[in-house]
Amino acid sequence: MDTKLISIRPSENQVAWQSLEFTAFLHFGMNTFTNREWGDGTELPSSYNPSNLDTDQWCQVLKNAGVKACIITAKHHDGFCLFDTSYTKHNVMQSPKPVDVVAELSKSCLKYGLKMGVYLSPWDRHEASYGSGKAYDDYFCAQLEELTTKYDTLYSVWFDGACGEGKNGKKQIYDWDRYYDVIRKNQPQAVIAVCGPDVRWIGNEAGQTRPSEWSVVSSRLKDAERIASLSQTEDDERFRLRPIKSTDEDLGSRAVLADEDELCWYPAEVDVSIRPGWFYHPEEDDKVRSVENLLKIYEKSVGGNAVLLLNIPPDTTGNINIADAQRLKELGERIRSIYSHNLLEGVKTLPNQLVSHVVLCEDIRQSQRIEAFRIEAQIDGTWQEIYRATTVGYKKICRFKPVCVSGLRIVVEECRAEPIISFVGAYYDEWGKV
Ligand code: FUL
Repeated sequence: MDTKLISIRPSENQVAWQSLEFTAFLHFGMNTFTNREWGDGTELPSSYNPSNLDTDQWCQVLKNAGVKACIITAKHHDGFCLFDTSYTKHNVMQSPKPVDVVAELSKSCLKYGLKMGVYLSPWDRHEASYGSGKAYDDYFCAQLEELTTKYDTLYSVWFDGACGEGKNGKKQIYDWDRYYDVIRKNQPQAVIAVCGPDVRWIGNEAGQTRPSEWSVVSSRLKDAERIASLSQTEDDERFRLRPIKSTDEDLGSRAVLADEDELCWYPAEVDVSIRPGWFYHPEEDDKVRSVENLLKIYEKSVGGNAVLLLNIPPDTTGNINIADAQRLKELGERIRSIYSHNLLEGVKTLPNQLVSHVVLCEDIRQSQRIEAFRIEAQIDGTWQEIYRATTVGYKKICRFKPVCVSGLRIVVEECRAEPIISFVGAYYDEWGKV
């Protein structure tokens, strides 16, 4: 038994966050109207002009898909604020139809029973104090104070490490601890993600999880994104010499953790866009991911010990485009059709039954224990291996070619201590292709 490893457990905030499973990112802002991905901060508030802003519609679409929470880009790198802030004129209240978008979304989320989070980009290409040190930290904290006090309860504050200033650009050394203090004081239930201590970036923006996704990792990993946020040029010493990176393939095996002094619970979040870009671009209307592709991402992330943060960017009308809305409706239907009927519920023995998915969950309050397991099925009277994998964690969705079985058994081959499995389900997806 590895008592050191299993003594690392999640906070209640992290447990609540993980149980949301499927969440949405809403990239909406100046870039939506300039048709760009990164604005440079010189854009005019008059350009921000949704013809028919409808945050209720956003929430309806998210609910249809089975999403439980959403994160809005309250300020992206261009510095334009989607909320009524007293600290810059570069905000929605100066736009042709003044409206506090964060407030609107907050009201809609309450109405539809969704949780809300905010993304506030530390890198700010508009604000003159950016790069000056304390003056910018004061500005950033003042805006955080607004976002954490003027709206409803937040479930997540998402700090992006991106910075495109390059070698000769402005350098702002962020006072992260000060930022965290504002959030802890005003929104103690919120997790702080990515450049934050509670939720780690999965390491790619393509919707991929590792075959072995660990929530117990080295505490040094918490520095990885913060160091990257200082400079993203490879020739920067600190960037190049980062001890551990969020992109490393093995973050949590026993071998990797053996020499670490301090470990922490730092679970993964998968951020990926439903379209090629993070912001809406009309030329990508025919590039919305297919239902099969989205389902695969869902199963690999939610069912791969991570939370899915699927980006769905509202368009220039201020609505989620019909192309995305339709896809998400179908995705929601597919997910419900597969997972609403657990074949093991209420049965003592399985009749001969087609099965295509097995779902396993560990009780993460007792840490993450399973390192390797296999699934065996009784087929025509004999037990045969039908699936094998490594970690389980919060949830593992095991998807395989449909088989007709009269029994199923889970064999844990390696574990850090006695496994504590909190759920087992079996399902059949009649439409599925493996
Ligand atoms: C990145 C940003 O640069 C992108 O624009 C987007 O917001 C993504 C989620 O994070 O770091």
